[in-house]
Amino acid sequence: MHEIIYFSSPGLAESSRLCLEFSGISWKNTTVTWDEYMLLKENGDLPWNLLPIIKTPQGIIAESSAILRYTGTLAGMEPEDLFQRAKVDEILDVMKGWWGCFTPTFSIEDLDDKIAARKKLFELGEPMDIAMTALSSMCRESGEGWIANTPSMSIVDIKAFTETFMLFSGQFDGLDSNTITKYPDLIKFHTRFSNIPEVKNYYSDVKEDQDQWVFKPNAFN
Ligand SMILES: N[C@@H](CCC(=O)N[C@@H](CS)C(=O)NCC(=O)O)C(=O)O
Repeated sequence: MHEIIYFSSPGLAESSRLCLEFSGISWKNTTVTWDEYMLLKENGDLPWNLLPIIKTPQGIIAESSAILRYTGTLAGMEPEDLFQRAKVDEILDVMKGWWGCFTPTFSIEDLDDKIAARKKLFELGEPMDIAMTALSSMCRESGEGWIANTPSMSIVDIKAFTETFMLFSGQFDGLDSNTITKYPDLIKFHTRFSNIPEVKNYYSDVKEDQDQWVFKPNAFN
C-alpha cells in the first residue's frame, strides 16, 4: 500500500495524489495538521524534515519532484523516449522557477502589501503574467494536446493543472478567479483536463469550502 502524507491543501502533493489516482493502485491519502506534522518531524519520520512524503512498500521517499516522478511512473505518465522525458523534465524545471517568484510573498507580513505584491506579479509583463502566457502558448500549440507534445498525458500535464489552478482557490490572499480568467487558453485547458473521467471522478465529492474546488469542471466558467 502506498500512502501520501501532506497537509490538506493541494500544495506540493496534489500532482502526485492525482498520479496515484490514475495509476489504479490502492493508495491512502493522509492529511495532517501542523501539530501532527511537528510530531512526525520530532519522531524523525521525515527524511528532510518537510512534507510531502510517500510511504512505499520499500520505504519512504521525500521531495515532491521525486514523488511526482515515482507516482507518475506508476501511472504510466513518464515517457519512455529519452528526449520526450527530458522535455517533460525541462518544463517541470521551468515551472518550479515560476512558482519560486511567488514564494517571497509568503513572508510579507502586512496583508495589504502582500496582496499588492501578488497582484503585481500578474500584471502585464511581470513574472507570473509571463509564466501564464508561456503556459497558454504551450497549451495552444501542443500537437497532441499534451503540454510537452507527448503522445499521451505526462506528469507535466498533471503538474500544470494542479499547480496553476490551485493558486486561484482563494487560499492565497490577493489572487482569485478574476486573475486566471484573463488567460482563455488556460481556461480551455482547465475545461478539457477537469473533464477527464479520472479527474472528474476524483474531485466529485469536493465541497465549496475545500481548496480543491478549483479542480472541478466549470470552476472558472
Ligand atoms: N523541496 C521540498 C519542499 C517541501 C516544503 O517546503 N514543504 C513545506 C510544505 S509546502 C513544509 O513541509 N513546511 C513545513 C515547515 O516549513 O516547517 C519539496 O519539493 O518537497
